[in-house]
Amino acid sequence: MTFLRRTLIAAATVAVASASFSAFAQDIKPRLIRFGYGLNEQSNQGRAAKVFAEQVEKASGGKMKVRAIGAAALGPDTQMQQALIGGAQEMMVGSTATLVGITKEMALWDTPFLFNNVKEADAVLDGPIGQKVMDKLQDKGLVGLAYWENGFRNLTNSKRPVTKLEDLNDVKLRVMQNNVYLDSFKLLGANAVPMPFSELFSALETKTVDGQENPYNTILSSKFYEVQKYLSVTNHVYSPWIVTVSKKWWDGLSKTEQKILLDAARVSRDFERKDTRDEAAKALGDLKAKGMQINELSVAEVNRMRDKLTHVNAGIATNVGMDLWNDTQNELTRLRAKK
Ligand code: TK8
Repeated sequence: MTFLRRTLIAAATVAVASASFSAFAQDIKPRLIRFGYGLNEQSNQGRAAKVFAEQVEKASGGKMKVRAIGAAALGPDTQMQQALIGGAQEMMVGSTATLVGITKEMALWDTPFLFNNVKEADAVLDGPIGQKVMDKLQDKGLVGLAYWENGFRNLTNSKRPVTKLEDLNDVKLRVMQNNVYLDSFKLLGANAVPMPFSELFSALETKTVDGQENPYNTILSSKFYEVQKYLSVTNHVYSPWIVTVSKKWWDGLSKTEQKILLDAARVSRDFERKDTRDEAAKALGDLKAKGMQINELSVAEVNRMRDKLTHVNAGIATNVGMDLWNDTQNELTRLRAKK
């Protein structure tokens, strides 16, 4: 390596490491960033979006302004994704599940019962496998920055407690717009209906659908307890959110600006995971106090569910690619052997 090249690399490293606006002010332009999300401002998603906005403003010396826009005011996940790809919107956070139509590898995270706990989820999502899946977005006009936690999903409905698979038979259940979810709940016997999240509350209220599945946090923040009587603890899948950027817009940013966004996505991720977990830990009590009737499934019933759902695995493996599927299984085996 030549001296000049080494010096250039060293200089670049310093520039990136100290993304301070005073020394590198010329690298940061005034920017307005519309950061869309689907839940309301009082949700874990809304609180973390605020942290993201504050971080970006602070690190850019107030030059980069983030307007966090919640409650799907910029449209549901799928619409915002298209706006990012086209360059009409800069950033968003939403479910990885709604990205599967764009990047098929994202279906990996829809695998039922993939992770046993959040430690496994963090290790895989923040490790090389999570990065590999995230990088696939770039071919499609999106840049992924960080995975946030949506969480383990649980069933609610207005008909009856689900204590066994058969209880789902006549339940019209809203699922995310994604074939793995659709197939999974059909396999379990429910009448699965894909629908954007933004339409869900009123669909539950008018009984267009009887039930839905989401983490405790969302059941609370979206006030589903007002229109759903029964919550059945299934933890059937761990669902990540992902912070994404329009690649069209990203490619026009300086390295310093990109670094500010990446750092802020990670800082807000760490805040968000802790906040979400703290909230989830007391959510069952809160939901009970709001009048929900909560039941756990017996181990035998969860196992029946697990067995049925393994039938979607082969399809997911084919879609995401056998290498990625096997790498993930091996990584999980390694993580489980470690402790
Ligand atoms: C929010 C959604 C939501 C997801 C769903 O836009 O659709 O049920 O869990 O978090 O992405």
